[in-house]
Amino acid sequence: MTPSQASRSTPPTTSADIRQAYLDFFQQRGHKLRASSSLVPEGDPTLLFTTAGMVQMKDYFLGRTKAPAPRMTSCQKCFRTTDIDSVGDSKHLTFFEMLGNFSVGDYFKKEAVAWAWEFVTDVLKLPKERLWATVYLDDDEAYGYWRALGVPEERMRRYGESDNWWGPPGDEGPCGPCSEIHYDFGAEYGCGKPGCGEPSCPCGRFVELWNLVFMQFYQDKQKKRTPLPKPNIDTGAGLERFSAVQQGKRTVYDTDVFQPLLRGIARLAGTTYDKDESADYAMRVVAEHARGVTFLIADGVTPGNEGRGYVLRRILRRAVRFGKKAGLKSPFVGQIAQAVIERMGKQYPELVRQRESILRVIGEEETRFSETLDAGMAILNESLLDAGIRGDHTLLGTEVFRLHDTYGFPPELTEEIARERGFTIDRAGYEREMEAQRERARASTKFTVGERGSVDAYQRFAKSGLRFVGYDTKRHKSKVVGILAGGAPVQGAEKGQEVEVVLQETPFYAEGGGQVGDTGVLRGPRGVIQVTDTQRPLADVFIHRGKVVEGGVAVGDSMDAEVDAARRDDIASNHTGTHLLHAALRKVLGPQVRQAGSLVAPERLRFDFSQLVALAPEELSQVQALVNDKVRQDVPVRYKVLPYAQAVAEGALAFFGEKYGDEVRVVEVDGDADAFSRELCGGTHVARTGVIGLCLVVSESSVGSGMRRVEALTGRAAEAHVQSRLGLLERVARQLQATPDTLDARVKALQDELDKERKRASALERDVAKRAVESLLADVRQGDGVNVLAARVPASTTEALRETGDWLKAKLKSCVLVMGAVIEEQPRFVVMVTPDLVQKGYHAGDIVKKVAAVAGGGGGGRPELAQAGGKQKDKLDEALRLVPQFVKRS
Ligand code: ALA
Repeated sequence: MTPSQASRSTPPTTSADIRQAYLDFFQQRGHKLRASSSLVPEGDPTLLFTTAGMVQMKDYFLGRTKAPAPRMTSCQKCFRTTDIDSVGDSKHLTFFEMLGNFSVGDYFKKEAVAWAWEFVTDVLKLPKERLWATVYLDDDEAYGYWRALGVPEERMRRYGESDNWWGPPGDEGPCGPCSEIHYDFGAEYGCGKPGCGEPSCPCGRFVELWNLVFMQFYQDKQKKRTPLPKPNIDTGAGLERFSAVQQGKRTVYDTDVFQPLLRGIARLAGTTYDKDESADYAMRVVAEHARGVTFLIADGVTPGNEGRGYVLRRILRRAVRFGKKAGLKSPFVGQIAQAVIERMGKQYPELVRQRESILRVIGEEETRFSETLDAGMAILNESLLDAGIRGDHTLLGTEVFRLHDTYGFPPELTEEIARERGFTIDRAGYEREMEAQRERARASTKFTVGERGSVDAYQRFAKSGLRFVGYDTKRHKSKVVGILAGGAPVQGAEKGQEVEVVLQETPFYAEGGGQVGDTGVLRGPRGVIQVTDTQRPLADVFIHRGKVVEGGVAVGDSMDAEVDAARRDDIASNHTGTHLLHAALRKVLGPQVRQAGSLVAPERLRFDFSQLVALAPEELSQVQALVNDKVRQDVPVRYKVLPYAQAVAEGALAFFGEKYGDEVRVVEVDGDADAFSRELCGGTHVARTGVIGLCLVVSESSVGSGMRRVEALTGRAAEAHVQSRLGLLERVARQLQATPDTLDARVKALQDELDKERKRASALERDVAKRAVESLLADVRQGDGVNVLAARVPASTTEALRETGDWLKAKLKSCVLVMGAVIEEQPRFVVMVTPDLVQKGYHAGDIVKKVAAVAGGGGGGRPELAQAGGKQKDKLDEALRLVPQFVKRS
């Protein structure tokens, strides 16, 4: 009997069984099983997260890529941000699993409807009288299919766009009318208001179980719809909701998906779930967000201040705050994440693979935030009090900003807390503060203080149609349209003056996209300007910074602008090298690798990317080998200018949060549709990869949580590096009287020799020490009728002092030993008394106290062993001399 036949007789109830039954059911109907894709959509910057099973199918529906099979099924990890603030009530989720079946131009409405009905009634065995079906207004076809399966008219509804039209996800993409199956928990759970008798009532009596989308259109940013190449099917059913109805529960939090987590949280908080609604609410927030956080980090998201990183930070911090409300003590999120990994790691092995990183990232972020949470809450309470006294129930934007900037409170968190107390926040004021901060940051990184005022001065050039012509040339003649000196516009400048020159057209690349600005010379009829940097203070304004080194310059002059070509070539080599490295990292480590920042300079390149653990040496050499393969193949680097949507659809890597214009430049290395690397990039590149010569990765390190940095050299710099390393090798070899080839063996031989010598030296030292000890034996005196030995020992540590004592004790059998030494400039004493003398009443602790007192110190210890230190090292000998007086029975 197959598992699914088994499920025919007994309906699946656990979430794991339901998931399996669904995937089996559709595989038996010719669907190819697709693994869940990452929560971070691959090469799709139109979406922050994967929000539905269809996200990985988008290109198939659009006819851009051939689907691996016309029928597919999956259980997809999804994350939606819309309801974050509602999580905690009994319904909402950020992270959930979506079961889906897809047809790419294969079957359509009839089969989709029939199979959905068969699954819910025959496999899940849900009572038919609790099931409702809805269709889009005029979709008589779908309506007819439901009716033919026996759904009575009274449990069917036609709804408009807000209910029965799905998509596109994001600003644009595929969409279509849909048809849904709803489950009725029963009138006793309804609100009883007029209209409560049907699925559109939001009161919770009904739950939407399954959405069947008849994907037929592409909707662009302007909301214009065009038919897709073929009609498709995209369905989505929430696993958590299926679990609730199968387990006879009212909410997803009462199912096996959340109950074990909630019980664990309650145990940690020393309480039980289901006792007090406000504590339950807090525990649900913790459980839901901890689950979301675990999955996000496993897919390479790390806490940050924008985009995905910000969402992660926001829910993690929200979990910490609610955890505190529930009585949990930080750090606790990691423990819940552990439970999530235990429970879900089988289905999602990335959780197990990334366990260490998940726990580390959570630990760091939670610790940081929980340290400022209390202080921030105190400030917030005060501010709310002030707002109350002011009589306006709005928290000032400056305060929301301060809470964010100093105490790490995401504004949404502040807003939520304020709302709980009946206040709102001044969001616009907060945004203004944020913008001012960004402006300050920009000003301080891009401009020196004296030039800050000049941002306005640049504005005048913004509409002058300035143009960068440097992709094709490094030399170009153009007119000076403006000159700034000391940040202010001037008509001309003379030799010795620092200036900023604006040209109508320029071959100089202005710093951007990680690539540094060009340097070079501007030669005009009156003089020469040495350009040391090119910047872009505004989108289309290029500023040549430099000094007039000969004669002068005036507005209107025609200048021959010449970029330092060798430097630019080095930069181009590093820029293409960066793209190759990025592509190779993704190939070796996986597509979750995302660029987080880069620096492309003439001497080197630096590439930061999301990656939780350090690269193994083999991975690093694999990456480097892949890059150099492409270099040796001398493949072409081409660029084309495309509409943004098309570029992304063709798989160009773009970065969420970056601003791109409508038209973008796409740089491709090796090929077209199947290019080795394809990125949106405005930088300058080599024409063929062979120019790079060699790419050497010289370091790999961590830069903050979840981020790694690779530094590499290409071209001349790589050659110079190899040269200098080879030189070093030669020098070292010569010093060791070897050649580079025999250096290995030579170093090994020297090490062996050193080991041997070390052993010999230590044998000699022991020998000397033993002799010294033996000579000390001659100093044994009788005092108070017992053997007393007081001696200065040449020891440099207290351990050595004690060791000598042990030796002497072994020789003398019965004695009182007092040893002194100057250790780290201070007198130290160790006193030992053999057991027979301890029995007679001698006490090492008492003796050491008196001895040390002579040298200005104190100490104590057990009867058989005691140690002490003093302050005056010149009193050491005197103290030892007086020992016989101190040896008394106590
Ligand atoms: N894509 C559809 C949804 O998310 C199935 O509801």
